[in-house]
Amino acid sequence: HEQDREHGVAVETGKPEVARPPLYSVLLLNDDYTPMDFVVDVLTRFFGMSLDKATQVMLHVHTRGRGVCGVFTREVAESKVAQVNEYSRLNQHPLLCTMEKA
Ligand code: TYC
Repeated sequence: HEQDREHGVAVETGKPEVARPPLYSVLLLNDDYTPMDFVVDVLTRFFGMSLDKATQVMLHVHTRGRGVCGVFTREVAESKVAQVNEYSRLNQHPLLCTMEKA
């Protein structure tokens, strides 16, 4: 059960169990200035989305204000956020990428 998992061993079988790391959602936030095609470019470039999927996610963010790009371990999520924000600034767009515990 839960406590066994925390200790990394199943009491009943003695089989080792590995802990699952906490997961983080990486989010894009809407803004009034970033071009839609740049957001689609970001979603294909950094999150491996197809053009169709990236367009769906972009439109979700555009209409709802924010949306999930993917769910990752903390280090991977931090890297995605840093890369997307750097790429956006390099291209002089205000697009914001952030993360929160999933
Ligand atoms: N709202 C932007 C526009 O109308 C498009 C946009 C979508 C911007 C998603 C940011 O995360 C975003 N050009």
